[in-house]
Amino acid sequence: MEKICWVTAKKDMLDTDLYCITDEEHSKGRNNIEVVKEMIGAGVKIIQYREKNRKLLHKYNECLKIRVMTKEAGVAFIVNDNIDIAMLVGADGVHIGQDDLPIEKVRELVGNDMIIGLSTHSPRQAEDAVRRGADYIGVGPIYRTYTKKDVCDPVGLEYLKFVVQNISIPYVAIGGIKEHNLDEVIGRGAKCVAMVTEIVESDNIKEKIKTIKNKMKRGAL
Ligand code: 3NM
Repeated sequence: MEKICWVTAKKDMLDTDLYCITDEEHSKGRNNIEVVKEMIGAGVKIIQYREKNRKLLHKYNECLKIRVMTKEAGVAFIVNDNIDIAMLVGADGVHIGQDDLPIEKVRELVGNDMIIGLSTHSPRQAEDAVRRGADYIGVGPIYRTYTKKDVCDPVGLEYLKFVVQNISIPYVAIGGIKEHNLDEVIGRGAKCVAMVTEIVESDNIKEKIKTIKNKMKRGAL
């Protein structure tokens, strides 16, 4: 019985259209807290804290605040890379990459209640992620992106198509996705897209999110 509860809770959290990710470097002088506030205000249901340029203590303190904000708003909160911070602040999940700790070991640390997301860049990695117990996968980069420094060349819409047709767990299309190419991504079957710069670089974050969410809704009809 208990098992059904956490599986359902995780599934609900991942059933969303827009997955927003922070990045202070591209946030036009706004800090991550201000950006997250805008994201929540615009109705985003899942937010990932991703911050590559700050010290651990700074990240921990920001995540503590974001945990309170997201909990109050009923928004799922995922921490990128830092499993320690995710556990300490009681985040809903952690997102890791192919070169991070093995997913089985991360599961041992965080337990079954926490969501584990894994970045994948090929059909083999996607199948491997499912087999090894990921709760969702990132699928990308769909287009070229300069936001993630060490990412591979774009895998394009072909890889997304493979995932749509073959993968049973939730997936999030990511990498270079913007308002102008969103239709193409939705057209290939993506139900959830992750965006970094398209949102955080925007002068009016709330308006941008509303536009994107409306497009997603129309695309899903
Ligand atoms: N992960 P933007 S691409 C964080 O392919 C991240 O796994 C990727 O940023 C992957 O929306 C990426 O600004 C950066 O292109 C996405």
